Amino acid sequence: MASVTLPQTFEAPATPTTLRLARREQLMIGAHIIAALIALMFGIFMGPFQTFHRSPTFVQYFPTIPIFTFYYQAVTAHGVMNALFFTTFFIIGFSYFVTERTLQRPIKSAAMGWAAFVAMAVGLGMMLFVLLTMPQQSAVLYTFYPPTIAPAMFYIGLVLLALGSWLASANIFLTYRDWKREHPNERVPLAVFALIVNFIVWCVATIGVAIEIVFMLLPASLGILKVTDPQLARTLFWFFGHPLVYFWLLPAYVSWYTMLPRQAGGKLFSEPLARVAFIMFVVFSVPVGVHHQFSDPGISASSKGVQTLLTLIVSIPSFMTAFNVGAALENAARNRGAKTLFDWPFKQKWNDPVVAAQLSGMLLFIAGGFSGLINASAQLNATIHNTSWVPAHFHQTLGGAVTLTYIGILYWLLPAIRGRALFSKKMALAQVFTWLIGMTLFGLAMGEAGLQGVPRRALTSQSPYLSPAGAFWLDVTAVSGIILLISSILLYANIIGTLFFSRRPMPEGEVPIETVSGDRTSPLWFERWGIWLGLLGILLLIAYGPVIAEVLDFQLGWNILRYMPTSNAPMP
Ligand code: HEM
Ligand SMILES: [Cu+2]
Repeated sequence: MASVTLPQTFEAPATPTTLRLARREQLMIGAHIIAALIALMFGIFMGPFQTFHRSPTFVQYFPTIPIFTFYYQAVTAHGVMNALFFTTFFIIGFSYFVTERTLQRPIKSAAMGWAAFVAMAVGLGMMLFVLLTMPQQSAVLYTFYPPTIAPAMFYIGLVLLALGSWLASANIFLTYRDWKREHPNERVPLAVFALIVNFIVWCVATIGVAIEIVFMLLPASLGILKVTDPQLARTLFWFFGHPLVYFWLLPAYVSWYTMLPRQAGGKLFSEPLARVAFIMFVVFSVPVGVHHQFSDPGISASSKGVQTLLTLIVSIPSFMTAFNVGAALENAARNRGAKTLFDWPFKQKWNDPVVAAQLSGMLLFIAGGFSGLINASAQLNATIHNTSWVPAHFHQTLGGAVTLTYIGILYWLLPAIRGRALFSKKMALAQVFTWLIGMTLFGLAMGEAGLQGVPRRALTSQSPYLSPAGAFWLDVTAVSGIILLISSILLYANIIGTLFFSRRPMPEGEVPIETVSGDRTSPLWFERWGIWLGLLGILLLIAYGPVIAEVLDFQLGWNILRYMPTSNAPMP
C-alpha cells in the first residue's frame, strides 16, 4: 500500500476531452439543466418579493404588493423550487456530464436515465400545479412537516422527485462499477470519486424523508391517518435535511477541486487530501441532523451535545477544502505573476464569469461557514434559533456558494448544450457581481435582523412588536432584494439569449476535467465503500439511536400518533 506524502509533486497526466457534446448528451444533460432552470425561475423571482414584503417601509409605500398575495405561498414556492427541484435536476444533469466525460463512457442506461427524468419532471409538474392552484393549502414551507398537511399531490410530487433521483444514483453507481471492473487497480478520477460520495450521502439521507412522507404525511393527507406525530416527523425530516445541504455542496466542490484549478490557471495542491475530505463527508454528514432541532422538546441535552460535536467535526473537511483549493488558487495567481503575500486573491481571472462566479461563491462561503459554526453549537444556537439569522446563513452557503458555483458551471455548460457561445460575457460578469454584492448585503441585513429577534418565516413588516432596529435591517434586506432582482433578471436574460438569440458558434474549449486520475498516492482501499458505510452505520447508531428512542418515548409508552394533523393543539 502506498503511503500518503503531501504535497504531491508529480504532474497530473491531463487528458482533457473537447467540450463539444454528442447529440445524446445534449438531450439528456440539456433536459435536466433546462428543467432545473424552469424550477429556479419559479423560485428565484419570489425571493426579492419576500424581502419587499418583509420590509416595513416598502409595505408602507406599496401596501398592496402585486403578484404575491400569500406570503407563505411565496416562501413555500421559493424554498421548494430552489432548494429541492432546481438543485436536484441540476446536480443530476451535471453529474451525468462529469461521469461520462471523466470515465469516457456513456452512463450505464439511457433508458433508466430517461425514466428518472420523466419521474422527476412529472413530480415538478405536480408540484407547480399544486402550488399555483391551491396556494393556501400547499403553503407548508419547504420543510413540510406536520401539523400542517398539504394536498396529497404535494407529497406525490416529492416522492416522484426522490424516486427519479434514486434511479439516477443507481445509474451513476452502475457506470462506476463497470469502469472499476475494467480498471481494477486504478484510482477513479477525483470528480467521480466525489460524485459517488455525494450519491451515497443522498441515498442514505432520503431514507428518512421517504419514511416520513410515505408512512406519515401522505396517509394523513389522504385521510387514512387521523393523527400524526410532529416530533417524529421533524426528526425524520432533519435526518434528510442536513445531509441535503452536502448533496448541494459537493457538486460545487467537484467544480472547485477538479475544474477550477485548471480554469484559474493553476493546479490542485493535493488530491489525496481531497479524497480524505470527501470520505469524511460520507461518514459525518448524515448523523448531525439534530442540530436543526436544538430547540425541540423531547430530545435530551446529551443527544444534542453529541450532535454538536459531530457537526463541528463535519466542518473539518470544509476547512480542508478551503486550504486545498485556496492553495490551488494561490498557485494559479503565482503563475500569473503574483509576488507578495496578499496579492494573489487579486491576481485571479476576475474578468472570466466562470471563475469569478466560483470565487464570489467562495467569498460568501467564508461568511456562511462562520455563521454556520454559530448555528452548530447548541448554546449559541439558542440566541438565533428560528430568527432571520438562519436564512441569512443558508443564503450565504446555498444561495451564495452553491448557487453561484452552479451559475459558473452554467456559463460554460449551457453554451455546450446549445452549441452556441454564451450570449453576453459582460452581462454574466454583471450578474455575478450584483449577486455577490446583493447576497453579502442580504446576509448582513438578515443576520442583524435575526440578532434583533426578527423571526424567520413570518410576515413581520406590520407587527407591533417589531423593534426599530429590526425594522431598519428588514428595510436594508429589501435593498439587497432590489440588487438581487437585477441580478436574477440578468441571469435569465443571458440564459434566454444563449438559448434563442446567440448566433456565434461555441468556442472550441476543453472540458476542464481530468479523465485519468492524477493521484498515485491515495490507497486503493479509499474506494472500498463498505468501510465508510460501516463507519457511518456505527455513528448513526450512536447519534440517532438514542434520539429515535427519545422521540418515540419508549419510557412513557409509545408516543407516536398523538396530534391531529389539522389542529396544532395536542389531543387529550
Ligand atoms: C434572488 C435571490 C434571493 C432572495 C432575494 C431570497 C430571499 C429569501 C427570503 C427573504 C427568505 C426568507 C423568508 C422568510 O423566512 O420569511 C428566503 C427563504 C429561502 N430561500 Fe431564498 N432568496 C434568494 C435566492 C435563493 C436561492 C438561489 C435559493 C436556493 C437555491 C434560496 C433558498 C431559500 C430557502 C430554502 C428558503 C427557506 C424557505 C422556507 O423557510 O421554507 N433562495 N429567501
Ligand atoms: Cu444542518
